[in-house]
Amino acid sequence: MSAEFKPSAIRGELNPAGLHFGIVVSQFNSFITDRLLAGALDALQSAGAAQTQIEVVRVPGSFEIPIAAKKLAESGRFDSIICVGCVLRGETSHYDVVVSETARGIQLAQLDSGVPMILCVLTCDTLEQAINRAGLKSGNKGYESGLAAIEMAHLSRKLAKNSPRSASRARPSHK
Ligand code: INI
Repeated sequence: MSAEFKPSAIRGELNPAGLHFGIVVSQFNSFITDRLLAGALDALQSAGAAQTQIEVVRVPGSFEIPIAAKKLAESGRFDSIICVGCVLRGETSHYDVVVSETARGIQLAQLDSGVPMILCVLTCDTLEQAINRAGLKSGNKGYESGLAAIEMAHLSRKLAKNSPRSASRARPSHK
């Protein structure tokens, strides 16, 4: 490949101007999810977002995140949605059901709605692992999710503008 071979690349910017963010937070394991939420808000605020650009919705557990996220997306008010939860492995297979259905539901919700959803659902064997990912040894996954939400909201707008379908809709008809 020659050095001049550089196809254009599209990527989102970390600029929240004009964008709106939904955050769905599970109250189960709120000791962890509150810290993840704080991390996400920190990232959004540090990047320049105002309170008025953010709405937080609380649901009982991670299993309820997808339906709330989908309804937020369908409202048309949000450019991206952060899904915050924490599932800790217990003695039964309930963990596996909650983990897989939560992730599947969030994926379906974003693909159905076209609104990017950020998966900030920790799935850990122990509380210690979760604490480490909610602001201690391994950083705060909420913060990373806040940045991803800005980037994906931006990228999504750019891709919509670049799509041939939106271009043909914008073109005047020559009938
Ligand atoms: N929900 C969680 O978010 N984390 C968990 O660890 C968890 N456990 O362990 O059971 C959990 N269960 C509740 C579930 O998300 C639903 O709220 C509940 O089943 C009602 O639909």
